[in-house]
Amino acid sequence: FLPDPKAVAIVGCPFSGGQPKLGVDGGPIHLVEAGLPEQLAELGWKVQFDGHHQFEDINTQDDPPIGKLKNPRLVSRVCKAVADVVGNHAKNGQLPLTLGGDHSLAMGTISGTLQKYPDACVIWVDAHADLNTAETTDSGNIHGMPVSFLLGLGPKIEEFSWVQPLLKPHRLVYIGLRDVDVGERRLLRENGIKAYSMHEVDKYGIGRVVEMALDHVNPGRKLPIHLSFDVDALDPTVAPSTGTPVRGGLTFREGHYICEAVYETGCLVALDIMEVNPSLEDTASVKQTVAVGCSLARAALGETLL
Ligand code: HAR
Ligand code: MN
Ligand code: MN
Ligand code: MN
Repeated sequence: FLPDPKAVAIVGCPFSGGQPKLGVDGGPIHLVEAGLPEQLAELGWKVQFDGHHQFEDINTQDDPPIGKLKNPRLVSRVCKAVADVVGNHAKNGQLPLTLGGDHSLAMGTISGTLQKYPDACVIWVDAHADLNTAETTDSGNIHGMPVSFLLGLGPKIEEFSWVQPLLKPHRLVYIGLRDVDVGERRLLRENGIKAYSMHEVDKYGIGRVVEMALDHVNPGRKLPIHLSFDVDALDPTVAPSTGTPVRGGLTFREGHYICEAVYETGCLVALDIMEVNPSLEDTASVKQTVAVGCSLARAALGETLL
């Protein structure tokens, strides 16, 4: 499924409306300024980057909560715009690489991928399951909820009716989980969603975990893969500048191994690098986190394949 010739479209999404901390909108700007487009070109990719998406025509002056959900209209409309951008790049034969921004954006990116590849599977790498529904969420932050919308779980909300629940539970797999809410645990169980937490990474090693995860969502490696990578999956010593760090995460190599192994399948059709927040922690931490974000993207696009 990898585009031939290798063509990547960088979709910069400076967006923070899915969570309360300022600064995560700076993530894509820093990743691009660190040279990511040039780095991918060096790997032999034809890179299209037409500037960051400003979502300027999305006007939500008045955006009171819907139930517990915060900034619902803003998040919904930005994600819808992102879905169309990502969907169009995919239909053009490009691999969309979305730079966040908070992880609510994946409601858009995965919807876009599913427009072109309805049978795509999703590998969600994260400390969190981002599976809360309008009923189970405590925080009301939509970056903790995108997966439930994609699966069609929870109460229907008119504002989000554009999200087609095209993702099937057996086409989704998690790696890296270690901060999962009670309601999310129930949803994982009830829907039979496969999740490899840090416990399994310790027990089996990352090589086996990725192999088992791929066997689950993509037996025979015949389906397109959307890889959605939240940098907080990595240990905070590796990626400190992120809004909700959780200790006990993936090492630098474990994170990169996932990206490399997914690239090796030849099935990658879309990639998200999310939740880099360059306004958190000191300058050295920011530099490190941005560099890791770039290097994860390069690994997923074939850098370490000799
Ligand atoms: N589960 C919590 C909530 O719903 C926190 C999850 C959000 N953090 C993230 N997402 N960065 O991966 O609010
Ligand atoms: Mn574009
Ligand atoms: Mn996330
Ligand atoms: Mn997370």
